[in-house]
Amino acid sequence: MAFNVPSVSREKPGIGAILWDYMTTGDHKKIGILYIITSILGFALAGLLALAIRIQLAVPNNTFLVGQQYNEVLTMHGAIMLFFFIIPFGLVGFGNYLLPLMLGERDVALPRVNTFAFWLFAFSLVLIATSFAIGGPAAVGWTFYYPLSVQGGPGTDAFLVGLMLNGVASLLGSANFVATVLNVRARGMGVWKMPVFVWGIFSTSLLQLLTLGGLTAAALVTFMERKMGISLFNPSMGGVPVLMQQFFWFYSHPAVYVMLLPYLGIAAEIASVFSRRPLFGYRVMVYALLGIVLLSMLVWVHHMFAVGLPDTWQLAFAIATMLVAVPTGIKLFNYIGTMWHGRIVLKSPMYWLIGFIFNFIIGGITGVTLGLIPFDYAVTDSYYVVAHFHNVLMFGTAFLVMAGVYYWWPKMTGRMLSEKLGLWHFWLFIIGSWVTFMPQYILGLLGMPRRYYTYPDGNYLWNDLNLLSTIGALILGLGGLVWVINMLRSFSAGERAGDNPWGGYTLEWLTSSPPKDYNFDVELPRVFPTERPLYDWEKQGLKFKPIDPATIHLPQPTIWPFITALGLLIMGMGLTYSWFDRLDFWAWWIWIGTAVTLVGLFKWAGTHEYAVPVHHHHLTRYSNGFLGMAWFILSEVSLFGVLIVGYLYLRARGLAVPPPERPEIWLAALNTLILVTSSGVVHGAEQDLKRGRFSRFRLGLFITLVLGGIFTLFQVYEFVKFGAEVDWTQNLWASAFFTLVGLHGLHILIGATGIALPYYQAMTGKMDKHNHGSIEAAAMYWHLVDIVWILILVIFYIW
Ligand code: HAS
Ligand code: HAS
Ligand code: CU
Repeated sequence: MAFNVPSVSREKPGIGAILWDYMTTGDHKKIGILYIITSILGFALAGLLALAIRIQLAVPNNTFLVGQQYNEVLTMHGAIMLFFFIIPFGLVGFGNYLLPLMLGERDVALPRVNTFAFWLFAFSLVLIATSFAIGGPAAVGWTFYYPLSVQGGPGTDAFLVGLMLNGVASLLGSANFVATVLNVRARGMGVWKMPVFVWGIFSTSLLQLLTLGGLTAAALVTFMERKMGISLFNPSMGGVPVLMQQFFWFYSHPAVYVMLLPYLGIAAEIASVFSRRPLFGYRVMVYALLGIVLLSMLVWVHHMFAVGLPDTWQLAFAIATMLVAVPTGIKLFNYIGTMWHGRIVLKSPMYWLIGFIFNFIIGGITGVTLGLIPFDYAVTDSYYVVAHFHNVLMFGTAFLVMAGVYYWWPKMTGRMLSEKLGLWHFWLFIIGSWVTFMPQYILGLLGMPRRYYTYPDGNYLWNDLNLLSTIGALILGLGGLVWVINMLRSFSAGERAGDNPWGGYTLEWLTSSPPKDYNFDVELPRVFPTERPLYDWEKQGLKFKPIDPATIHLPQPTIWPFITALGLLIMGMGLTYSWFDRLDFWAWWIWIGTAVTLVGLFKWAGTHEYAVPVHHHHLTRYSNGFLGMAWFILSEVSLFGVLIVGYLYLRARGLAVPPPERPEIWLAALNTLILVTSSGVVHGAEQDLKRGRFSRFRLGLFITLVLGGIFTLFQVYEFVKFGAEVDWTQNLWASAFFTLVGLHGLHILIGATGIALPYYQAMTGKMDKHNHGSIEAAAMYWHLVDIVWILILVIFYIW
């Protein structure tokens, strides 16, 4: 069933129509705007929480916000700032809005996956927010360190489940971007002609796909201990609490570059346009981005120097930490190099860029000092660290958020922001940041620890510096207010922006402001001399050939991705506030949510993406669905990889010892046979489809589903039998077994649903020789599940 947007006539659409439009749209620009609005709200909310923190800390022995309440506010401040402001704003906010525009295309590779990912992202915030009403939010720090995180109330579950849903959304978004960059660029735009911003999004997406498994693993294992008592971290059954930190930081260090790289791309665009010259060292910039991706995966231990790991580990990671400064420094030198001989246009985006460079060098260098092990021992968990990360985040990266907002606002809204208010905003932010956070460096050196809700009177300078810091925060709040006013004012009083108010060089400036649904109404030339096509084409005196908009086809809107995400929210609420072994109010939500998700998925699969058959050009020989799934699978490999390495470590250290009664190898062998066969059958079915043998194709999928079902039944039998013999809450090996084999079981269910979708498409006549539905992606996922099983067979049943 296809839904249509209520037709928009000349009169203004009502609020209902607008909402419906945004719920059903696949338009990358609208999705980008949704992410940006959510991120602005996230910043405002988390910023107000920060003000509450600062008010509490303004004077010693204050009672404005104490104990548990303080911890809740601190956790939510940190988590929302990171996961709902700084990470999404650049990557999926600006990224979605701009990627297709900069690539000269009409949309991303997978528009409907994109819609789904946004709503899942938004709902993960809703889920976390419900905890404010039900039992209070998590109070365990954004790092949810073990064992603190197994003690808190249901708010911690909401946080963990929220993070996992947020993670899935983020991975789908990243896979979509990688597929977009590889497959959907204007003809003639080679990868070395892409704007640096696109490279920033590409490298960030890669980094997400490679490392996010660490966060998911940390959250999942903690959640399992909370709900079922099975754990890899619990020392009372031989587990290692520090393993949780290894998982967590394996993602969360790279995450700080996820927070940075898209913005470094923004900085490059602005540096070039506002210096009126090409970027200094374009290729070097790209290599530096990729270098940061690589190096950032090798430094996570610098967050845990103080836990007492072996010296060689610490040293190796300290050296890698120093090395990261090199590519990061290169980027900054490149911006400066770009400006050096340029004709600098000092408009608001440029202010923010210069402010960023100035501030970030300080924050980066204090980061390097933290990488020096003995120094870190002295100041870790003090306000020196708090000052460092606000230095790189609030008056580092967030300055580039603002640079991006001031730069692209005219494109997005058709109106200019006021320069005058913009400068007020800028100066309030830069002065506010310095007054807030510079005293915190000194406080840290004077020994003030982080994560305490108060401090005693009379310590040397503590009172004065804390008060100063609070005054700074209030200045920041004022700056925020000016920003909001500037934005609201622009809608009515803002000067109209032309198509290209800044004289930008990249393709987004070729469209109207705001761009039409279909982005471009001219045919793009096939030759891209440099990464500044508009400049080059203008010099060549090129005239563009208009396109008749009636010949352009866009994806149809559909509500089903939204419904599917809504189903996951409902299920997530159930999993948070209840569990499978209960029959209370919230337990129903698990099952209702599952049902809604499934209905949503099948309806979605049954809706054609385009109203008319459309021929897509893609640059590689793979379809968009295939590429998206291939990259998504990378993240699954990362998740299983992290958990398996954790298990191998526990096993090798002699902590996880198999019990005398082990799960039976003959059953596992039989199961392996079943799975491998099913993979072969799916592969055969794919070939049948290609040759147009539909009935054999359908039969193949049916057999696969039956084999998957038999496998699942055997697994359930084994779990019940083995669970009766060994108490998995007492035995570390059994815990690891249930975690990994259970997670694999979940993937079987997901994979089988994936196979059932093309089966449904085939049964309802949605597939033919040209339209292959989602079979390619589903088959690939099924093979992945298969390969993981073989690994599991080796490490649990054979070894
Ligand atoms: Fe960081 C903690 C080290 C960059 C964010 N960082 C954090 C936390 C966050 C964060 C959120 O090694 C705390 C999390 C928590 O709640 O516990 N950080 C670094 C280093 C860099 C760095 C080496 N951090 C960032 C960025 C972030 C971010 C970017 C977000 C956007 N950070 C640490 C360490 C800790 C840490 C320790 C743990 C502390 C603890 O005990 O908990 C680098 O990427 C910075 C590179 C950039 C520069 C500036 C430009 C480079 C130039 C080249 C010349 C400079 C040289 C250095 C050669 C360096 C101009 C000279 C060195 C001198 C000493 C003068
Ligand atoms: Fe922070 C700890 C203070 C900004 C991230 N911060 C953290 C942690 C993280 C973090 C990760 O002074 C660690 C959490 C943990 O330990 O688990 N932070 C501040 C202050 C600001 C601030 C004063 N933080 C950030 C940003 C982050 C970030 C940005 C990441 C991106 N933070 C602290 C302190 C601690 C701390 C203490 C340590 C506490 C402890 O005990 O260790 C400011 O820069 C915030 C300024 C922003 C605003 C909001 C302005 C916007 C406004 C809009 C108006 C809204 C309206 C409503 C009118 C003040 C005012 C609009 C409504 C509509 C419907 C349109
Ligand atoms: Cu780090």
